[in-house]
Amino acid sequence: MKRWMASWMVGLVVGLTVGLVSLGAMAQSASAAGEVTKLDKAVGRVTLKHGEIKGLDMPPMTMTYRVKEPRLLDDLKAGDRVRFAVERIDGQYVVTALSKAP
Ligand SMILES: [Cu+2]
Repeated sequence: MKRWMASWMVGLVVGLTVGLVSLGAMAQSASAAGEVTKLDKAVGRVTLKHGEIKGLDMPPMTMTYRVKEPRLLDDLKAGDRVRFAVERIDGQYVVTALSKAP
């Protein structure tokens, strides 16, 4: 590989990393407990009845979230109690982690 190309690629990787890290810092995230009321595995959405989420200034409510990866919904069914992590990305709430409460 030519030298200029190698340094160009290093620059690209560093730039992307810095970009992602600052994006992450901008996103608000929090975790909470809730109960699954509805699942839509095909489109990757889940409706959760959750308690107050202090990190997001959210009162208790039932709402539908987009999930980051549809496989998070694989083992779940309506009525399951769960712990979940949610992030606000570009003004949209996205569930980034979800697991059955013990
Ligand atoms: Cu909510």
